[in-house]
Amino acid sequence: MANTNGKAATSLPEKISAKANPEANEATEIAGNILYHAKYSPHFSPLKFGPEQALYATAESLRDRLIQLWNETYVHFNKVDPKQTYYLSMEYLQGRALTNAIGNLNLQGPYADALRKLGYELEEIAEQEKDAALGNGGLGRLASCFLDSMATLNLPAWGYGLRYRHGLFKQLISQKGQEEIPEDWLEKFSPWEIVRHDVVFPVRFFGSVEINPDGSRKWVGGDVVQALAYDVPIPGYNTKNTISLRLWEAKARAEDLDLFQFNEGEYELAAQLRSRAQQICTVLYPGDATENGKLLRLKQQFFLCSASLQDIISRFHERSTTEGSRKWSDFPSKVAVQMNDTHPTLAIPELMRLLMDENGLGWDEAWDVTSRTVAYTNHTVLPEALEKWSQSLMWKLLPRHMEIITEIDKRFVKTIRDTRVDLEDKISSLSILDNNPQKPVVRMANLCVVSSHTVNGVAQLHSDILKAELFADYVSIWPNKFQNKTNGITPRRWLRFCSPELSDIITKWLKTDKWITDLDLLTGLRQFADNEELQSEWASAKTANKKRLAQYIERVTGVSIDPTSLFDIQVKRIHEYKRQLMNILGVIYRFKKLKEMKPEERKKTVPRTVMIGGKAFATYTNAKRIVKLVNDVGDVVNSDPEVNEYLKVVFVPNYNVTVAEMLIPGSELSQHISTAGMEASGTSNMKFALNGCLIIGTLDGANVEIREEVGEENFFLFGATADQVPRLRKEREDGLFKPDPRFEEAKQFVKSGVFGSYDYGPLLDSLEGNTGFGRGDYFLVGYDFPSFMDAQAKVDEAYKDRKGWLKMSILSTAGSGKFSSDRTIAQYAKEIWNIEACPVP
Ligand code: NBG
Repeated sequence: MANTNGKAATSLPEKISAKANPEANEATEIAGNILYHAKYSPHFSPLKFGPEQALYATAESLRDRLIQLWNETYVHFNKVDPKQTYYLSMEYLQGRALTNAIGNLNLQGPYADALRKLGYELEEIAEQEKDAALGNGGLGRLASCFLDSMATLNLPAWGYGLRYRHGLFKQLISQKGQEEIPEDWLEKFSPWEIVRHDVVFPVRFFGSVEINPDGSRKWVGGDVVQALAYDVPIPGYNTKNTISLRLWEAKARAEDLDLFQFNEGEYELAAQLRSRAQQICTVLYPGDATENGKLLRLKQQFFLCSASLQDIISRFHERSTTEGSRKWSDFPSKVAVQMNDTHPTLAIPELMRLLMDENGLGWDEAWDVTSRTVAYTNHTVLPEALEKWSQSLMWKLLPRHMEIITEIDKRFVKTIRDTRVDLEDKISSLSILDNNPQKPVVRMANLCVVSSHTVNGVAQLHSDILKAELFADYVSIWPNKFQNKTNGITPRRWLRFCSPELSDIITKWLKTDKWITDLDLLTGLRQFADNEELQSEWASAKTANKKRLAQYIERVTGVSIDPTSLFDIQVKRIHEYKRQLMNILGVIYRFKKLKEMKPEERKKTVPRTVMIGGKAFATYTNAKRIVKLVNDVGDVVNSDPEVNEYLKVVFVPNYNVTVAEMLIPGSELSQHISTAGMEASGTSNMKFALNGCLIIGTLDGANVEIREEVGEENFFLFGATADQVPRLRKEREDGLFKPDPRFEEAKQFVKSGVFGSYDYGPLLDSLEGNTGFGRGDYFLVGYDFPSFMDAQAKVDEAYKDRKGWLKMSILSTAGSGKFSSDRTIAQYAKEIWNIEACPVP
């Protein structure tokens, strides 16, 4: 970090003058504008200009530009008044914003030069930024990729979410395994968000329903908190269009402080409402084992829905006043609301309530508007992830909404009774309310399906399963309601910016950089897959990325890895269905075999570095045991002098978007090995494939389509198929399963205590027995293990053929065009939202 005179730039450089210049394009002007922010929008002690100050000032200089584009975008949207999409999601995994904003605005060169003039490299400043981690995993990252594509495609759209003070926890790895500590992205402040003090809506909780003399109903009493808007700019790539991610924060008003009580010394009592308001946006996914935890989560969901819908309706109203009254029946031709999974389901009864109780519509009219406005994306078939809320909790927190939900259910059930006698015995599973006296609940997915005009799954196989199983009876009622929208990823963040080396090579060979917004052009690489020159350039880009990754791994884990070994990566949330356990058991078997070999035999093997990363939910014990096992195996293998030249095992701590941007470009093999039928789509599989990384995987989620696109000879397939799974589970129950000796050997090796004294019994027990809770190998690790090991052997063989491998790698990238989120979003826009591009001229 040396400036031009070789000194660290920790105080404001004097040679360049600080000058506000929001439209700066050229390095010196940009540098002046950065200094202007450092000096006149200060957040730190005067005149300090260390890397952190440089980050904030740089971000603010960019924000100037974004604000301008933003204003132009909204002036234009206002003028054209197109139909707009509102994407409601409890999660966004935005990661860092600096490199992305500079890249999307195409200001890479000038910004790098400007910072150099100020004594810094752009990369080291970018490194200072904390990830905005307002999500868990794939679902949240998908929402963020979607925003990038909406902006890039010039679509009139908004993202709505919550401004969690602490995003997803930070994962520390200690001798105990995973430990969680609060994440701190807002500890100082975020330079990207802009608070809109004029955009505030009241959101009520609890209270009761009042019936007016005319029969209309009104929700009154209870707690009222304020939702305040914070907007984050989302710049499109190579376009002026810049849209908003609007994040709500919960607040109390000044008058909610009870001054009398406060002066009596009752500080906590006096500020009760304030503290209850603050709880709402404190963390993403508060633990929900307790009643309080459940209540808080439900509050969060309602808070998002209510604030967003009030905002949407007020935008619709604004028009009415300027243009003379607009008809409510036009609402669905101006507004599309997309619910990202069931978390924002309360948007349905809240829209009904706002229309009926606040705006005087009758039931039929309100229902017509609502059901033509909302659409629902399902992201999982796992029963434990399908939300069901206790009816009593809902009556307590949202009494008016429960009335509405009950009415929706009643009318739905009546229609079925009247029109579909054949479904009579299905009514108990089709209805929204599950009135089982033991545990009466509201089934959120059912409410979504009944109320939405469109329901979609996120990969072809997943959508087929939804139609054939989970929602089969609904399909018989509404055959045209169900669609597939295979997920996608933004090629900007996940190739152009995270691997500039490979991107430049692609641009050179395709003779255009248009692939960045038209990813199908990558097929143009196929004709060069055998070309030695391309192969050697490809290899050198990969090697550079692998070296960078190796340095990172050494820095964060202390383990030194060999950049010439095969880099094999599995990164995702830790879950039994994702089968990190199968991966590590495979590694354990490999380790045992390497130990048994003579030195000359070992020399013939393909050296491998296996990296596994991901967070386990804090209360998911078996997932945490898996993390511990991977770490223990790593400790033993990496310090074994006989073997560690041929095998290294690394647990990559605190996996997040930024870590992914480092890992994916440096990967050669990645594992997507879920039990078939259980991973709805997966999206990191797409990122890896796009970066020329080969996949070892099952026929699950989007793997199926990736394999189709890249070619089956470029995909290491193994394992049972989704349609075989029920039979295999049954056979297991019947005691017909015969384990492969390799599988028994691997488990036995763990039990022998080679990897330390930690009790792996409970984890391994899940693979034993044929039935019983937490037993009987529900995820078919034992069944798939032999074919997994065979596929791994094919990987080793293939890797020995360097040219063959490079060809496969090129073909993998060449076949990834389909997985651009631009394609996905264009399909949503056309087939679900019915919106059109509205480019700022
Ligand atoms: C996840 C699925 C993934 C899928 C993402 C994005 C949930 C509920 N579902 O397979 O498990 O890729 O959604 O669609 O988080």
